[in-house]
Amino acid sequence: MSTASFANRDQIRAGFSRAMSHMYQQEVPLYGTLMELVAETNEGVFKHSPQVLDSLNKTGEIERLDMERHGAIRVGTPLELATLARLFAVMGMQPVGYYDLTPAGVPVHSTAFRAVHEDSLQVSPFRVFTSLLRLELIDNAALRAFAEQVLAKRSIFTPRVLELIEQSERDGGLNQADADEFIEQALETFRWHNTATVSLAEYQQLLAQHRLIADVVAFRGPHINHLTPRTLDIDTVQSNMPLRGITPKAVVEGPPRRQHPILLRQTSFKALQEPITFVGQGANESGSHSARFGEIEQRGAALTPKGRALYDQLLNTAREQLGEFPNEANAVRYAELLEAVFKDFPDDLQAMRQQGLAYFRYLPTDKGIAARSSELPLKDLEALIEAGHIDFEPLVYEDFLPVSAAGIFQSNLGDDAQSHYNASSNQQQFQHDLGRETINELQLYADTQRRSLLECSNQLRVPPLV
Ligand code: OOG
Ligand code: NI
Repeated sequence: MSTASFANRDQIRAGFSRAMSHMYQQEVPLYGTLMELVAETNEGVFKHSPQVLDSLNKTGEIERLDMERHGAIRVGTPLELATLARLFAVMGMQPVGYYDLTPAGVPVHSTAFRAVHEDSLQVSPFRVFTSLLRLELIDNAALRAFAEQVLAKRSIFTPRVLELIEQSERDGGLNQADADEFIEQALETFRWHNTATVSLAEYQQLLAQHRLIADVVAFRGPHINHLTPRTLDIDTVQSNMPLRGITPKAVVEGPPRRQHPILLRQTSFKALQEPITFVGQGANESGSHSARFGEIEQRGAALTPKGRALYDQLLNTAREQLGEFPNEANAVRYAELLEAVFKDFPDDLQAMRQQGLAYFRYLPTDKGIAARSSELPLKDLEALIEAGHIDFEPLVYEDFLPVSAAGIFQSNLGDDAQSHYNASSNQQQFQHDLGRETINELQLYADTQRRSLLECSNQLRVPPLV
């Protein structure tokens, strides 16, 4: 079979992301409401901040905004994780980053499957935050053995999707008909099931150990637990949520509001309580489970290691000054502390660039292209920027933040779920279970920035700028 007849992996991902969003809107109507609110708020931003629209137009991001979303799942075994990596690879998604959530009392470690090249991200930036349960952290040996045995019995993939994954690996891709079938079959893994694989008593035991353990072990598959649209103004969406009957969590995770957003700000609404039929349940017994929620995110500039170190330091300072976990009662004070502490992070693109705090995409301007190499002394990037021949826009942060992710987990697990684990971070074990290494996200941003500089030097016919 020739490559020409293979469906494009980015298009498969875009199709899968659409199918997933469609399924989740039917399963959780509040997600649809949230999407409407986000779309309206984004329209408002375009009206009132033409410079935001201008910047999105310049980078082309405007085209991906409406389809942009991430989701999250949790799996129970190394085989499930490794097979997911193969499934996501069919759609051009690679495991990027390693997140250890145990310091925050959540017994998982995670990665994010996503596209890695800017051209692919432009077609579909769909990401899936994927967590693997660390069963070794269950201290009750009998319960751990029970959990292992329940997980060993399930298969979270349809037989047909496994065949299609193998076929894609063997042939180097899928034709369009097979790609369509792949999307349909892959979706089954992420579907909600209102029947559990354990009895109510067993479920309650797992729940008592940790809510998250019950969520992973008691069901047939890793139901998608949220899908998150991207907003351009998270504070407005947060304050308008109650008007649509949605109760948001108390604090927005991540950095404070800024003129030039950095990294990622997130907020969510509480998980729904949903009816479940447990094994052996009598006709008049009823059970329920809460796992699925809604979330929104606002994405800003990807930071360099130096910028990220400054972010981590400022976030820690604000949290130390708060002296406790951010919650409803201290939300206002926390916002004020963040605001004050983050004054030390320049809110000016030129300063962020010159101080090496963020990654940028460099773009030749019309003026620069018209001048081409006629102004030979201008060989240096700063001079070309100064002369208006090169423009720059920050690269969007495509990843996640462990402290924020822990806050999202916690708000949905309830405050009673705070456990303490002495476990150390174990990226090596995670990569072993995954069957491959996770990609360093910082390298990806550096590569994209470098490619944009090369493109500038080609277009302006000047020697390489990097
Ligand atoms: C994942 C929580 C993390 C995010 O956006 O940081 C997350 C989960 O609850 O499974 O989705
Ligand atoms: Ni999320």
